[in-house]
Amino acid sequence: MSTRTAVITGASSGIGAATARRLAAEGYRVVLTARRADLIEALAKELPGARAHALDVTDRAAVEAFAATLDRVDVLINNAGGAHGADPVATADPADWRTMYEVNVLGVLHMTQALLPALTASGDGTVLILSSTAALGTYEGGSGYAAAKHGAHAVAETLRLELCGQPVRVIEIAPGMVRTDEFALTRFRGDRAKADAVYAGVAEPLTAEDVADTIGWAVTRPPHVNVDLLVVRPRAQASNYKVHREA
Ligand code: 8X3
Repeated sequence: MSTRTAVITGASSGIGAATARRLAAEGYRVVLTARRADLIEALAKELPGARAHALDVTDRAAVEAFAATLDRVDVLINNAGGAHGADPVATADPADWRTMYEVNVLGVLHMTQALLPALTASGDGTVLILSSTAALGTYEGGSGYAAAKHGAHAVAETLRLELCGQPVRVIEIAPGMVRTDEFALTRFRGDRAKADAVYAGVAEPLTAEDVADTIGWAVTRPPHVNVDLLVVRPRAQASNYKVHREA
């Protein structure tokens, strides 16, 4: 029998890269995908049996071509995503909203559709969708990201209903505040001061490794155990609004 295979999107950095490391440590053959080939190729060299495939999840034809290269898929980690802008509804840029919908929702759709036959054929498949606490609630300036992540949440809930009775489970992990190298920097278009302010005074935001640990736990439960939805936040964050900051 060949080794169980996990495909990870957005594996070039942050939660995706940490998840690749974690699942490789759990014995999975990991297939790393992201737009930035150099980063996933470097990471693949560190992980036994890993391979890298440059991929933009919003490019449906590229996703289908990628799927055709896989002989086995047991786990799909839909991690690619992100926030662009933090503007109020009144002034938000529709281009940001389109970008966020494309990657956070349609990217998940493309990957899931393309890999579902192989996941089903595995006899014990897992589709994991990395959403966000913004998938379940919103906050000022969060509308475009929240709309996209609410969309990802709807995909997870609907897919779980539609696959009931088939050997594929659907897991949604919804992290709150996670400090990664790129999330806030991307959201604020490279403005380091604004990105740092997100985490100012917060003793211990979650790390990419904390979330990868949660993903690794959920994915390695016995096949009949479906972790439907798991919300994970730092202790200092009690809700999207309530964050303890030390002076
Ligand atoms: C990240 C959580 O609070 O930035 O998905 O929306 S938040």
